[in-house]
Amino acid sequence: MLIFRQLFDPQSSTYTYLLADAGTKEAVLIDTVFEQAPRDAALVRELGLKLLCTLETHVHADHVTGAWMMKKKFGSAIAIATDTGAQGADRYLAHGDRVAFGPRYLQVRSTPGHTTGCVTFVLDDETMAFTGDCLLIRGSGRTDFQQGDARSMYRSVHSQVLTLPHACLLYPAHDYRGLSVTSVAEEREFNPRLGGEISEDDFTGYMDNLGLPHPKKMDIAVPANMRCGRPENDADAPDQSWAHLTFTFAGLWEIDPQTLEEAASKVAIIDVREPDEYVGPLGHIRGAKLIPLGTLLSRTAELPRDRPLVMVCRSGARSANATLMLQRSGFPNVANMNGGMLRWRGEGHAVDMG
Ligand SMILES: N[C@@H](CCC(=O)N[C@@H](CS)C(=O)NCC(=O)O)C(=O)O
Ligand SMILES: [Fe+2]
Repeated sequence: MLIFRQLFDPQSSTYTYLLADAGTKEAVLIDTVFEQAPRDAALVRELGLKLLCTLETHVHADHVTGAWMMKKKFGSAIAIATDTGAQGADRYLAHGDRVAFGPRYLQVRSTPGHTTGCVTFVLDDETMAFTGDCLLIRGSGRTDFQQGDARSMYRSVHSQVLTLPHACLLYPAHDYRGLSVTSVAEEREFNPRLGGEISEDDFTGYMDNLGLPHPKKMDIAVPANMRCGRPENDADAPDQSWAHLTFTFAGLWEIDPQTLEEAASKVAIIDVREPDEYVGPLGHIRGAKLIPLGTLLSRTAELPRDRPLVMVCRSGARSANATLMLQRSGFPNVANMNGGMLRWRGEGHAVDMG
């Protein structure tokens, strides 16, 4: 069975795709986003997958790839087309190559036009294809920078994408209107730039007059992606060195009770339960400051800024909410204690009563 997830980065409107074989648990990720690497890593871990490689459909101009971050985390290989000229990949792809995961594979098809190094990944049974910024839903990638070439894009789409079976689902690297998937049949009929009887000259006429501003992050993204997402200074990577933390797919950092016990002198523990629970039968962690969840946002001035914060409650649910609230309020070093006081007590850690 195939495991398939479509993930979205709202800042750049980028889709990342996870494909895995349920039997062997081998997985690949297509077009990861640097800022979403903790999210993607959490999903890979929570589904118990072995990430073999990250794949790029091209050198992106609007966001930095998460390929290097995932390699650091999982040792996954970085794969990108030779024609991109990118440095630092582990595998360079060419037209016709296969990228295997378990008994399944993706076939590489060269589809230049948006950039010279663009590829489309086609699933072995031709039920799905990942078109990058070549064919978008009822649109196409732009062709006005990064060696873009509208004639070349027209030929790529007509020879490599729209020749797939009509029912083949097409998944793009972006959508700016909230659409998620299309099919060969749909795009052949309804794509206003490339479908129906539209000729190569019609298409180039359309593309010459798009008039789009350049992507906001282009000057940062292109050089970073030419290094497969490795920061110039590795220290740019998020620092979670104060304790071993786990990032969850729900979007927050968590610490387990044993790790908190060891790090307790370096952090501020905030207990977000009600006052009667703090003095109740479960007790509280020594030194934990009581700030009930309902009052947290009005009392942020009482939170220390010089130390990481660890949020605690009975089961770990209210404190997860508190962690997300503080993350959104600009506290970078805040983690939730997984399992709350129930787990803390269950694992035999000491509490203060009364
Ligand atoms: N406003 C976006 C622009 C993104 C953009 O230009 N995306 C490229 C793909 S890298 C594209 O082909 N867009 C097609 C379109 O917007 O129709 C940003 O600043 O990032
Ligand atoms: Fe792009």
